[in-house]
Formats: sequence, structure tokens, C-alpha cells
Amino acid sequence: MAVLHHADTFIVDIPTIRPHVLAMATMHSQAMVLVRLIDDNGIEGIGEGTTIGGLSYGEESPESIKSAIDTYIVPVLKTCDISRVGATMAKVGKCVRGNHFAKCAVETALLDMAGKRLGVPVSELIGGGRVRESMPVAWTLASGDTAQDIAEAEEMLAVRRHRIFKLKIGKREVRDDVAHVGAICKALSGRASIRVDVNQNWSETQAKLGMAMLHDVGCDLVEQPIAGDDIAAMVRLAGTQAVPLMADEALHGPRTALRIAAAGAAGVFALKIAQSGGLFATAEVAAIGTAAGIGLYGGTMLEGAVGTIASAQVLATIPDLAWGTELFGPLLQTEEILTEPLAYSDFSLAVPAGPGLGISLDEDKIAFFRRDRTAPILHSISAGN
Ligand code: MUC
Ligand code: MG
Repeated sequence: MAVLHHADTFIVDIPTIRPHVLAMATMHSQAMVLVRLIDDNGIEGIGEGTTIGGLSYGEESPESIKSAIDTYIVPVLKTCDISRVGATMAKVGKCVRGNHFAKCAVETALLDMAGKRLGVPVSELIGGGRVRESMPVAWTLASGDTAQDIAEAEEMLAVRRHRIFKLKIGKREVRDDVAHVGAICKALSGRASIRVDVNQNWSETQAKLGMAMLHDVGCDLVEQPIAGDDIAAMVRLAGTQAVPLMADEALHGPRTALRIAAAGAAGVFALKIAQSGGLFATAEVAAIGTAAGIGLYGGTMLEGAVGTIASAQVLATIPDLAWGTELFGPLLQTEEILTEPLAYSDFSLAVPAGPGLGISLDEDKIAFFRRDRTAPILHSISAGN
């Protein structure tokens, strides 16, 4: 039995290492919503609910995530035995509709606490438990410039950090975008897997042309080329185009996963904990995908370290992660917010083995970067260090 003693939700803004150019927004910083829960025994859990580009990616913003947690979810937690994570989240689900990102942040914090109470990593609390200690990590080339993207990829290959690259396209004319992808495929030929993410920005007609051309230039995967709610058009594209189609914005948890799988609307699922509504729901999406013969990939909302490791903990339980992951979010930020940095090496991310998420926040950094910081910071940290 555990009772909620303290809850704190706050937004942390961290600059990105370079502008990150997506079809719907250009990011110069990332706004992460962190939640910290403490029980009556002083056990602490942390969670993250992060989106991309304010409201340009999805229906929840950093501000709405914080507000949903503070105003509607925390009062429910106060009525629960929060050591029972499944039961607590079921009660939250009855009182709060939608708001998947907010729910994911809270479920992550509850699982972090549960793992610490039991002395096991979160991965042991999900499905059949942990099946891997590390996972491949892609990098997104999104500087907006072909030569800079190639130079960035060469650097990543040289230091053995990434050999899977995702290109963000959909902003320019289809032929211009394909020329950009083709140049990168040619430059890295035989040394890397090149994939693209259109973030829903094509029409079906553009997608037909674009996917055929992308296949010809050696692109391995096309993520969410058209609107995620146009399942019929996704079925037509997935059924006729040679390059596999990955569902991302179309997936909002198990029910949408079942609909997409049953319709044959995608060959690959991007598994995202926030979009799915939490870690348990992500495991269900993965199970539906596996049962339907759909390839699995660990997606990101460009979360910081907390959301990234929460994702890694659930992805560590999935036996066949054929397309790897893109859990590179913290590497896009100028600041490390953990006491011990995440371990990226040999093209992979190591999954922490300690209790709970297996990470701890650097409280000085958090105090400095909190959006609601009021007191002057007297430490030596400054943006860009
Ligand atoms: C998305 O749409 O998948 C993931 C990597 C990246 O650069 O942006 C994201 C979001
Ligand atoms: Mg995507």
C-alpha cells in the first residue's frame, strides 16, 4: 500500500544543438513536462510527457499536459493505492479521457516508484520482462541542408553512434525532397539505413509519386506519408508501394493499432509511449503488431532523458524490434539533465539496470531550466554549457 504524499509538475525548456527542421515546425528548443511523485514512505518516481513544436504535432501541448496532470490526474491519484499501477491508471482512465501524454508521464512516475519499491527495473514490470540490455538508435538528419546532413551522418558513423538515419521531409516539393534523400542515400550507400518521415504532409497523390521515387533512390522506410486518420488511403499505399509504410501519427494506442493492423494500413508500427497512452498500452500496441506480422520500431517524441529511458524500458521487453529505435532525444539537447549521462555507444543505447527507470535527475540543472524558476540561481550552470 502506498499513498501519494507530494506531486510536482513542471516544464523544463532546453535548447537544441541546432535547429531541427520538421514539416510542421522548426525546433530551437524542447519543452519537456516532468512530473515528480513522492509516496508516504519518501519513495520518488519521475515521468515525462513531451510533445513536439507546441500544438503543431498533436492535440496536447506542454501547458495542457501540465494542467491535465495538476488539475485532473493528481486528485485521482490521491484516492488510490499508488503501489498498484494498473489499478491506479485504470481509475485515471475512467476520470480523464484522452490526454495520453499526460497519462504516460504519470504512469511512468508510478512505475519508477514501483520498480524502486520492488528493487527491479521497470522493464521487469511489463509483459514477460526484459529481453535485451541495449537497442540500436537512429539519428534524425533535419538541419534543412543536404551537405550539412551528410557531414552530420559521416560524423555519427565515424564515432559509431548511429548507422540508421531518418530524414524529415514533406516541406518542399516532392521531387526536391526525393533529390535530397537520394543524395544522402548515395553518399552513405552500403553504410547506413536511410528512412524518411513525412509527418502527414503529403496528399495521397503526392505519396504515390514520392514513395515510388523514394524506393528507386534506396530509401528503406517511409513514415506517416499522409494524414494519420486516412486509413483507407494508407491501405492503398501500403498495398501498392514497394517501400514499407510506417504508421506514426495514426497510432494512438491499442484500438487504433488493431484497426490499422486489421485493415493492412501499415507494414511497420512506430511505438511511442506518450502517443500510446503509457508503457502498458505501448506493450499492447506491440503485441497487436507482432500478432499481425507488422514490424516494430521504437519511436520518439524527442523526449529528454526521462521519457527516453521510459521508452527504452518498455522496448527492452519486446522480443523482435526489427527496425531498431530512434531514442536519441537527449542527444538533440544542449544540456544533460541526469546525474549520470545515458550510455550511447556502438550504435546503441544501453537500458539502465537499476531499480525503477534506473536514472536520477541533476537537481541543479532542473532548478535552472524550470520554466517557473523564480529564485536567482547562484550555481555556475548556464545555457550552452
Ligand atoms: C516523429 O514524427 O516521429 C522523431 C524523430 C524526430 O526527429 O522527430 C520525431 C517525431
Ligand atoms: Mg514520425
